Amino acid sequence: MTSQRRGVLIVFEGLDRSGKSTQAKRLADFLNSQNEGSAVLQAFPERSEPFGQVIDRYLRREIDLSERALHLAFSANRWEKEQMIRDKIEQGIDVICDRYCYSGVAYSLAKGLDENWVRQSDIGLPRPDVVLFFEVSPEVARQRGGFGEERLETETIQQKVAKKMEELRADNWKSVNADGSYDDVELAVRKIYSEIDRTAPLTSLEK
Ligand code: Z5A
Ligand code: MG
Repeated sequence: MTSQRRGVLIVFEGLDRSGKSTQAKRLADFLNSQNEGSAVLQAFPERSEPFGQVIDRYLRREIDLSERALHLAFSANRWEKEQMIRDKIEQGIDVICDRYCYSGVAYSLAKGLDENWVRQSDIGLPRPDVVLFFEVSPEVARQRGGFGEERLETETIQQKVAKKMEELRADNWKSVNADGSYDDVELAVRKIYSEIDRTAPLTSLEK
């Protein structure tokens, strides 16, 4: 078997309305236009999976869940996709995640859950090669469409999440100024992508 370079795991994180979904799709489309099939886009929550359907019903206010049950559902939803992510990366395909465990941790910490407890359920998931941290000013986010339609999209929760997200920053995080135009942000994302080191093996999330 010939050895091939592995794919990379790129995660888009940041606050609501910062343009994560827009830019995650733009990056996937760009990479696939260069080389068809070289990237897959994976959004979390992945609402088509069993746990994702529970989350979707919660977010649309159809059902209630306790904070801990909701946290575990978000985490289980990532585990529903874990093998797919590892397989793609081994096959040399880049996996672009629109949100990941950092949203899970930041939202649950913002609601007051215990940090050690909150982190447990994601331990062992693939660790991203890079986390693009989308920073958008509140005034700009407010002007963008769709804010406030689902649960958790309140200004109070968002402020707390912003603070927690800031605290989660680690060495594999890169800030992206998300106030710019669609094209400016896309260029910033592509630059970070082009600098990813894919020689080291993929690792897993640790405590
Ligand atoms: N959640 C959680 O609690 N725990 C977890 O583990 C996970 C998630 C994974 C649903 O997530 C909720 O789940 C979310 C976090 C929680 N709670 N809240 N609130 P979601 O990912 O499904 O949420 P969403 O509906 O995709 O919204 P979003 O992610 O907040 O938005 P975004 O992806 O960052 O932005 P966008 O959809 O790309 O853009 C928003 C709008 O702005 C849209 O009209 C764009 O056309 C516009 N836009 C984007 N970029 C620009 C620029 N550059 N200029 C002008 N306009 C722009
Ligand atoms: Mg989104």
